[in-house]
Amino acid sequence: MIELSPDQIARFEEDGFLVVERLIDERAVSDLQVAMERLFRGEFETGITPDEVNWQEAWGDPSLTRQICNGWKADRTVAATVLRADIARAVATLGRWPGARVMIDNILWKPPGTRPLGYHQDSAYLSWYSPPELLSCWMALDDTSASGGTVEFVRGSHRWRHSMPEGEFHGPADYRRAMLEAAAREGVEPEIVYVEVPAGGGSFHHGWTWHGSGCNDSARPRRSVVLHAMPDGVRFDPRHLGEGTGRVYGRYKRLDDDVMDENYFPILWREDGYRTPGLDAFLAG
Ligand SMILES: O=C(O)CCC(=O)C(=O)O
Repeated sequence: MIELSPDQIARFEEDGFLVVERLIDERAVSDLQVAMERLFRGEFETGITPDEVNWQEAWGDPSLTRQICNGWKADRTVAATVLRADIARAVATLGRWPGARVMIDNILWKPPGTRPLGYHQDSAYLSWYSPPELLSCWMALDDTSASGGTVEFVRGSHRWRHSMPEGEFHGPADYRRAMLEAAAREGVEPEIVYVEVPAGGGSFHHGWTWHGSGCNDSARPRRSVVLHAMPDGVRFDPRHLGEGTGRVYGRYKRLDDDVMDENYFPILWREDGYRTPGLDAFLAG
């Protein structure tokens, strides 16, 4: 169970991120490592293909970070961590939200020698729902280090002006370029903080915090699972379904209203005790 202290909450508000030594236990770490192998081999336990499959053993570019989005729908081991109520409660607390629901998860595997992930602000891609708020929990499945290409955040950058989406996410030549240009617009020298934690540790970050990660120059893989969560009460914004990640997730808009269907965006925790019915049955298989 994750319990955040008032000091941790204050640090998150000040910095736009919070590094935590332990989020998931050793058993979950090793189960998730095995699940990740299954997913990148194309074995989808539930029969549901994840929404974004950017890398598979059969055809993936070996120089790139392996990525799948919404692995939780395909694999119950991933779901058991991504759908945890206590992580969602921590996210809602940091966001000052009454509840939290899944926007998507992100399964990332950066083998030794692979290329960076470009700096970005997550919320720049989220005009398809309203309000476009996001808060994420990044969980490491390996001990992480700066030279191993761990995720890095710019302190206080959640208060910078909002930038437009730009640049490549997968393997850009200069992974910090967009962030450095934004820092120049702000007139500040960016302070970069690397998330260096043992396997099972990780971080929370605000949707407008600039972040990315460098090459993995270490001899170890860098694997992580990310919960990207939004406030429980968000609705589709039909004016912007064709923008950002709405190009993928706009397909879940119902024909006759803007309600976000809990089958696709389940509510994980709400202060009144509500949690999407069906989650426990789904997790039990
Ligand atoms: O794991 C990384 O290097 C980047 C992750 C990321 O972009 C995110 O969690 O929003």
